[in-house]
Amino acid sequence: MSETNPAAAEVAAPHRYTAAVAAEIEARWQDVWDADGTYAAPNPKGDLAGDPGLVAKPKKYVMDMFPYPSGAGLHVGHPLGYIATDVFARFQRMTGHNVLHTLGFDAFGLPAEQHAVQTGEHPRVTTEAAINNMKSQLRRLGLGHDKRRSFATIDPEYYKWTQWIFVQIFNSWYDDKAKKARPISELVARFESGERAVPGGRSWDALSAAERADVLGEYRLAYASDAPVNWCPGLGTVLANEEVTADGRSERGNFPVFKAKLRQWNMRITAYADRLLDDLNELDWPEAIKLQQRNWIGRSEGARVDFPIDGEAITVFTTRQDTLFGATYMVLAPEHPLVEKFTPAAWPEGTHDVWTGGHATPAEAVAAYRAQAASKSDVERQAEAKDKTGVFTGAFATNPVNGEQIPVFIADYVLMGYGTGAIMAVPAHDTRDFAFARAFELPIRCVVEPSDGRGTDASTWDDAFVSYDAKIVNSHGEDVSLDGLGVTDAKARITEWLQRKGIGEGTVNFRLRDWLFSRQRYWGEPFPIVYDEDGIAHSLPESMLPLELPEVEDYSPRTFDPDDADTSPETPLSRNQDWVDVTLDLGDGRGPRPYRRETNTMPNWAGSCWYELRYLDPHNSEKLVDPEIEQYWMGPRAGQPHGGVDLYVGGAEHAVLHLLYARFWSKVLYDLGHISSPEPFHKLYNQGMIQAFVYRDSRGFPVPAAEIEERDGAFFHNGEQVKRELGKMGKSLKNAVTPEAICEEYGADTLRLYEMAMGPLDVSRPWDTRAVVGQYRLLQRLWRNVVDEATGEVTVVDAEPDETTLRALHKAIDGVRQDLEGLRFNTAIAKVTELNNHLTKAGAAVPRPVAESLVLLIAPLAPHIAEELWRKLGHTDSVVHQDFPVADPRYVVDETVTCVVQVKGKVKARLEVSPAISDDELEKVALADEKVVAALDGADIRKVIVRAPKLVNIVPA
Ligand code: ANZ
Repeated sequence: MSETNPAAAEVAAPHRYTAAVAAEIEARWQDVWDADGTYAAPNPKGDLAGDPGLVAKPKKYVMDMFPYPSGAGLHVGHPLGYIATDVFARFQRMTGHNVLHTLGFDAFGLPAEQHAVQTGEHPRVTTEAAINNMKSQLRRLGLGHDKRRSFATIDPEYYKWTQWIFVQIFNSWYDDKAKKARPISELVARFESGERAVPGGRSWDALSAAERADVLGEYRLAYASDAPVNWCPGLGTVLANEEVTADGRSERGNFPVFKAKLRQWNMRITAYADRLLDDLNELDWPEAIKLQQRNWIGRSEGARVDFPIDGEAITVFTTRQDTLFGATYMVLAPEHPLVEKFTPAAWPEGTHDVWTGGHATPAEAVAAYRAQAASKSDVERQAEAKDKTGVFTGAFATNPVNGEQIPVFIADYVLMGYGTGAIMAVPAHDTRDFAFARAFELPIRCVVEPSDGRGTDASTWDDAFVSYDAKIVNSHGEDVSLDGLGVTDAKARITEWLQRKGIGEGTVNFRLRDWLFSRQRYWGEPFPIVYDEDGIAHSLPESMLPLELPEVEDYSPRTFDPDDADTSPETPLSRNQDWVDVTLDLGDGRGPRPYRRETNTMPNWAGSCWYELRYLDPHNSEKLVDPEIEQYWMGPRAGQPHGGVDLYVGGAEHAVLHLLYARFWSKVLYDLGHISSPEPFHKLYNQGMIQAFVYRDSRGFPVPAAEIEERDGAFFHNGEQVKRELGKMGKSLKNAVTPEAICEEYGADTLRLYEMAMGPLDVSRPWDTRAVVGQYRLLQRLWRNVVDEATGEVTVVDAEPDETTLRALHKAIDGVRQDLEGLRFNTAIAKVTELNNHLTKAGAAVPRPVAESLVLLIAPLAPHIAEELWRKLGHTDSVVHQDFPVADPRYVVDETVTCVVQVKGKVKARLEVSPAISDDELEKVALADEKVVAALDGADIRKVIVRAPKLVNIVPA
């Protein structure tokens, strides 16, 4: 039979496994699975439609990072993780687990909104079309999802609960003593009773409603505040730092961008910084991701120190309080609120020219420098390599350890948003301070003894000496000395001294900032917040949720004169008077009143902060999730002290924001008693990327990869030679391959196998369409080992397999089991291939037990062909819920040797053992052997002589 002539092959082998056969099988079984609810995972309460009722099985919750339904649809790179979780979930089902695996859609977002701005088409329409397209693309892959549990974040029944969670967060505060969130009503009760002092010292009764709201705003876990933002009047929107160019203009449109303050919602995630750090330790996550989260949270232990100035003080945050004697000047962030206060009217006598920046007065110098700093992003301001700029404020503060008067500068390398926004500068031992001191001719004093032989005269140094493991020198004052101490001891001593004097204290500082939660967009969740006539924010009662998005005429924000900084954003929702201005009875006893709705929407992260909970109980209209159901799927258990999803697979690009936000929401819901699991995801796994070759013509433009010809290792497009490089897959690079195209040519099972066989799951790999056929051939040989290609009859025989086949089989079973459990799908496929090749080579009809095991082994990877062959082998129930084969250890070892067991010098038994068996193991096996036990007849043993693997000699007492 010729493989190169399909028509001839079809005549000779009408029952061969071909793309057409694959297509027919796959569509047929997908329909059956859907109709039978094969992948429906029962809940403990059995309240989902079609629920078969809970069986007494251990649970396994397997989850993917859900997709954004892009209009472009999926290419073959997208489903890599979805196929992997599907294989794993199928394997878990076959090893006795009740498996929850489904997929929803993260469907709010900018692309649909931008499309709406351009075309006027409602983003819901385009989003739903994209979801439907993706669903059919995914269905074709045969993913075993419980479809009853799928939803999109734009569904009002879903975002009702996103809004509800916002309300819970708004109505709670963080109790630092109990280290948990509590209802805000408890805080109010404490203020009322006097159990807790009201900040400002007045009694709660004496405060107006607005004053009370202000006080509570300082505690709420969701709060509104004036946040500095990048306001671009020309675009009518606020921009992220990344969207602003180095010269302070918008990347898109090149309009001026102004720093403006805007009333925005924030989430007080900083209250959870410690717990977010500590709980990482118990999670089964890649170390690299844990490290990124730790860095993002950025815990620093140090001290706050007051530097007296004009009868007041500037407080600095330092991690090197041991270097206080080396502080020769101070720096405040340009925006620091105390700057004006201490800036004198004129330059002090003898002020150095380089300190003034050429300005006539300190006020002028400060104003000019502030304007310059405002146009830079934090990242630019902190860049190590950048020249240090700044200006003297004209003021001096007192170094509290030695009474020295040191000049106070403003400089942009100090950020307002970190620590206290003020530093003591120790140029001898901090790189940035050193550069600044050299530029401004400031004194540099060595207080940490250099260990590299450069000596303690800092005037001769080329750079700062930075060390945490050295001796402190030049550090003694009237009543404190650090000389001779190591860094750690010096820190402890000076901190104790500062505390005793009441001018400082040890403190922990975090890099983590509160989470800016407002967006000036249309296509997001509306806030469940209204403002009364006094401007006080109220949350909507649950009965008013979901608060649905209004229909609007225009999805774009209002734009202004690009140079008019005195404008502020006008969001698409704010133009809808009927929706914005409402009369409501919030059920708080105040009766119906006029309110104004919040007109920002939530950020795209909101919907993905808690979706793992909704899959559990997606149609519950009373609660976000039933506690018993949540406890069953997510609750803490042995090895998972914080509970969470058993396996969560997605890209490493979500290392920080999504995962941190979701962890934060879980902790709040846990504290408030709504869920039993303080962590959402117990095990996290990052799949690699599928890369693709990009072909570029002489001008550097990508040309369609599908039209490339390869000749002698060179690549041509329309006769012109082109360059090949490895890049991303996608439409813009003209190298996207769709899953449909591969399914069409080979079938979904081949695509699944190919993606899983390409390499270890966590490694990036290049797509190669020409290599896909290898997996197709594997499936053809598998088929041929069970089905006669000419007649379609099953060819297996009811015979005992021979010894070598048994060994090949059980070795494969053993290896595949371990590989599937460990997500090593590529090596699992290699083992199935080896077994299949063994059977092909043997040439004889395959014994039934071997054929059945082989089909079960491949079932998680290639479920359609497995289901078809399983039924052909005479079974009436689905392969999906069969038991995965278990290896017989006798056949797993490579080969065996015969071990002779003697009792009192007489041979009593012969054992087949592994040549690698240890003495200990062999002794155990020998003593447990029936014949040996009989020969000993309960006698005590004096001694056992073992010569593994061949001899055991037992000497009874
Ligand atoms: C004196 C000192 C001496 C410092 C020395 C360092 C080395 P991490 O570890 O990242 O927390 N710092 C404090 N607040 C700052 C701000 N708002 N903007 C820029 N820098 C700031 O860094 C803490 C250190 O960064 C602090 O310790 C402070 O400089 C600086 F030999 O104080 B250090």
